[in-house]
Amino acid sequence: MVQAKTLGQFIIEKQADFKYAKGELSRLLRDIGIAAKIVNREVNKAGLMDILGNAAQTNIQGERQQKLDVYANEQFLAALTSGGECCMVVSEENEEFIPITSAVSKNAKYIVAIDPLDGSSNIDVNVAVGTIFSIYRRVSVNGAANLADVLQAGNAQVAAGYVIYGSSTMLVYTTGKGVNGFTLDPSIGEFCLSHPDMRTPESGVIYSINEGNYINFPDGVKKYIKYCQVDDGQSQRPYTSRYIGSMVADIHRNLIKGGIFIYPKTATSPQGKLRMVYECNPMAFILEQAGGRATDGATRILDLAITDIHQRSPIFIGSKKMVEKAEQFMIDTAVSSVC
Ligand code: AHM
Ligand code: MG
Repeated sequence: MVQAKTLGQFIIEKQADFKYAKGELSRLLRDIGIAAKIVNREVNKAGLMDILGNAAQTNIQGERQQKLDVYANEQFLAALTSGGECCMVVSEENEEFIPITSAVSKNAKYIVAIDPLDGSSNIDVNVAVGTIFSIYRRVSVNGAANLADVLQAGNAQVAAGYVIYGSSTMLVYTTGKGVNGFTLDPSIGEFCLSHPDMRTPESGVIYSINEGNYINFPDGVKKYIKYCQVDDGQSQRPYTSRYIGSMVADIHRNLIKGGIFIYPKTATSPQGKLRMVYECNPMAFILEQAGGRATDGATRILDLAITDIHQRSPIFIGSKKMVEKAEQFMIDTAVSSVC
C-alpha cells in the first residue's frame, strides 16, 4: 500500500524551494494546519453544541454563546501567537491589526492576514465554509511590526492558502511554486496530499455571482451575465449558474471544474464586498498559481495598492479565458458610455 504524504512531510520536502530562510515558513504553515484541524473539529459538531448564532447572545446562565467565527479567530490567533514565527496578525474579526510582541515572537519575520471562518452565515445550515490566509514577510527591520508591514500589495505574498470545511476538509496552499491540496484523513488526523499541482482549466462552463443583486450591477457585469445565458453550442453556452455564498467553496469548485466567480461593485457597495487583504489577495495568488486570473474588472488584484487593512475590492476570478471575457464586457461598456 502506498503511504499518503502528510502536509508536514510535504512542507519539509518543499522547504528547499523557499526563497528565504528555511524552517520558519514551514513552521508557520504547520501552525496554521494545526489550528485548522481544531476549527474543523468544532465545525463538524456545530449542530450538537451551543456554538451557533450570534456571539452577542447570552445563554441561560448569562454566559456568552461561542459563535464559531469568534472561536475560529481565537484558535488561529492562539496558534500564531504561540508558534513564534508570526509578528503580526490581521483578522477579519479584529478592527485593528494585532502585533505579537511576546519573547518567542520578537524576531519573527512573517505577517499573517486571515479570514478565520469565511461564509460563516452558512454554518447554521450545514453548508461549506472556509478559512483563508495570506502570509507576507515583514518589511520593517526593528521593533514591533507596524502598519506598513501589512499594507503590502498582494504580489508581495510569500504564501497563501485556504481550508474548506466541506464534504471533506481540505487545505490548499501555494508558496508561489504551484498549488497543492491536502485532504484531512480523520482516521489519522492528518492532512494528506490528495491534489498535487492543481491547475484550473483555461475555460469552463460555471459562472458564480449573487444574481439577486442584478439590478445594482454595473452594465458590463449585466451584459456578461446575459452572454453566459445565451444558447450557443460551440462555446458550451448557456453556462451553469452555481453560487453557494461561501467564497472559498465557490472558488474551490470553480478552480477544479473551470469557471468564473464575480463579486462586483454594486450601486449599494461601490467598493465591492470582499476584502483585499484576507480574501481577494490570497485567493488571487492561489488562482494565478493554478493558471487562472484575478482582476477587479480592469487591474490585476495582486497589483492593487493597499491603503487599509479592511479595504474592499470588486473581484473577477477564475479560469483565465472567462475572466478575460468578463473584463472585455467591462471595458466595452465603459467605452460605450463615454462615447
Ligand atoms: P464573510 O467574510 O462575512 O463571511 O463574507 C464573505 C462572504 C463570502 O464568502 C461570499 O462570497 C460572500 O460573502 C457572499 O456574499 P452575498 O451574501 O452578498 O452574496
Ligand atoms: Mg470573509
